[in-house]
Amino acid sequence: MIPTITAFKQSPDRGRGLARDMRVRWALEEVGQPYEARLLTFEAMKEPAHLAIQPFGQIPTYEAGDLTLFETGAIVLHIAEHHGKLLPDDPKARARAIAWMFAALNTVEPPIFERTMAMILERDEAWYAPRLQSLETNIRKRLSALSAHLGQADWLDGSFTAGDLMMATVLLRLKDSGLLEEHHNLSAYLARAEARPAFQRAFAAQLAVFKAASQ
Ligand code: GTB
Repeated sequence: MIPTITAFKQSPDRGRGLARDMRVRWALEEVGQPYEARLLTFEAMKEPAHLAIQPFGQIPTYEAGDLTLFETGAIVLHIAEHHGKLLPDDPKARARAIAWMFAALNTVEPPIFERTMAMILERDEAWYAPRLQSLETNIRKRLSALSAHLGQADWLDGSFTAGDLMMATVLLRLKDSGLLEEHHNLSAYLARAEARPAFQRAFAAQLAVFKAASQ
């Protein structure tokens, strides 16, 4: 059975892979699962048909047979568990990998996403400069801790897991911000993740959607 995900018909990130369908596409590519994408306009995302599967009117969603899921953390976890990949077999290592997924989503992503939103929505406000500075201070705290944990390792806890997949998609948003570059090991970590063939295929797929919509 081929799962179907939803994604932006025209992503505001202009194909930079920053929309959250990217992490679901990447997980599906990592486990070797072909999939289809149903592309939605912003209007369609708020219509009853989509709200029935994503109560907040967002993308992405995941449908496979009679299972419908929303929230990328739940979707990626399900893909990993269903395919028996992206998570270690050892129960403790598995629990730690899941902890890294939560850390990416709950601890590292919020200040990074807030910065993105401020840059889009608050750029013309008088208090934009101090606000940005304060948001970047928060991000720096997270990056310093993450960098200290990673050290010279390739991945966060042993081999590549869904925790790394999630963390890399979160860090992707800081590319070219200058913030990631303050930690050489984090820049190298992201580059290592982006070099994975599965990442490349997922990136190309979302970029193709953007290019098709721009024609
Ligand atoms: N917690 C949910 C999850 O992990 O699945 C969050 C899903 C989410 O934020 N989806 C966004 C969405 O549907 C798209 S990815 N937003 C529409 C809405 O809420 O009405 C986030 C995103 C937003 C903006 C850009 N951008 O401007 O480049 C990129 C990505």
